[in-house]
Amino acid sequence: MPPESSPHDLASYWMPFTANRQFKEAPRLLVAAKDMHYTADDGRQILDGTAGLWCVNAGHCRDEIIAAVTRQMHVMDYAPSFQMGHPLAFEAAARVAELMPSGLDRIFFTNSGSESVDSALKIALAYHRARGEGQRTRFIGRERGYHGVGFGGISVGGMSANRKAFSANLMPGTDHLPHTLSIEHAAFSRGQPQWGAHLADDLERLVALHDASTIAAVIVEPLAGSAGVLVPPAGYLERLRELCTRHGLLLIFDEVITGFGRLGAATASEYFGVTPDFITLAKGINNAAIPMGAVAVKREIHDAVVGAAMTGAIEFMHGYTYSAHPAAAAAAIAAIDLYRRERLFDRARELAPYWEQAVHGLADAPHVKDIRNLGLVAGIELEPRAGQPGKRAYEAFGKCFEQGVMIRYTGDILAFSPPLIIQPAQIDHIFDTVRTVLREVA
Ligand code: PXG
Repeated sequence: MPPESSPHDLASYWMPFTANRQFKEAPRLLVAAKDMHYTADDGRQILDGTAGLWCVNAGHCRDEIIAAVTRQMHVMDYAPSFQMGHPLAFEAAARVAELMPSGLDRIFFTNSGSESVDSALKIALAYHRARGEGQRTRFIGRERGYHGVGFGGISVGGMSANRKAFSANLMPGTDHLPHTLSIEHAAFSRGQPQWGAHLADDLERLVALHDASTIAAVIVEPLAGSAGVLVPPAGYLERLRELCTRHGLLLIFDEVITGFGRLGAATASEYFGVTPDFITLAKGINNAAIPMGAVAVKREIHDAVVGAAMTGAIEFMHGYTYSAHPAAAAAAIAAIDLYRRERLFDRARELAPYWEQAVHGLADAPHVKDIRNLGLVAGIELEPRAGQPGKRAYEAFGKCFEQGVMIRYTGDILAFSPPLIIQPAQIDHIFDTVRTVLREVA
């Protein structure tokens, strides 16, 4: 084998969302995982403070999921989902539907969060068209929103770094609500900030500007993860729901991160008691064992789209080769069983106060500007180093990894979202390590 293609050569793989050259100078390679830990290629155990990328909610390499996937791969590796089906697809949909808020019981499968978002946007358009309101084509997202990397997702998304290189190619007809983070008004809030519900009223301004009759849907993350843990102000989501209903706009909650227990309930919608019209899902849907996402859709919306087509006609011209892939569906059923059997969503809720106390214990650590938390999610915002935005957080992330703890960073914000099986002593270990590291970074 020529040296270029040896398994240890790092050149061929163009890594996603990664500083490729920097990484390949000093690679961080993971070779195994079990429960709360990764194993690095030098044999070190790394405590997983992020559940992979907010997705391995039941912990790594769970036997029940491995067994279900293995069994399915022996029985039937793949089956088309266009004009045919297989039993596990229907079973997985029913199981996901059981966990959704009442009424959102029609499930469209995808393979990722990005695809779930683009699918939800298309279903929203199809719904309005089915009802004779095809002029409702505009989408409202939110600043600092992350909805994946499809052209739809970056258009409604509000992460400028993800948009700027594609600015001429974004979907026309999108606008954005203001984000809800205010360190000035709500620094070190524990749980939901009391300040900021009024920011939802900006939707009235956008409705006045564009006219409700041109707007299809509003999409937000109930709790924004990727942009650095933005917890919704008390009353904000309720207000958004009220305004969407008043103006006939569909409301999409992007729960790719918050779905499947992250906040201590099956969904953030359930946690906050606010029911949207769509919920986009991925990640925890099957404990990230096999790529899978889904859109949970209100039954009336499904019925309107399906009912508008002639019998025998394909009602919705959208889908993926791997929609409801048998192995992914098997993993979803097994993961949902595991969540239920181990009461992991309750466990997240029960651990949340300990988690909150532990992360806020870092309020006096060096460089800390704000701390935010909800459920088993936390963000620590650092003062940026002068002239070097993001550098301090990147260094903290690197040092934590060296010291055996995996965390995430975005800009100058450290983010934490451990598997829901975490033990209190492991929570202490994560934040003790972060405290040590914050003393070490300049
Ligand atoms: N919506 C939301 C709310 C997400 O958080 C996506 C959509 C896209 O999902 P896919 O499966 O297409 O990647 C996401 C993904 C991070 C991080 O470190 C977050 C995500 C992905 C990678 C890293 O915050 N969220």
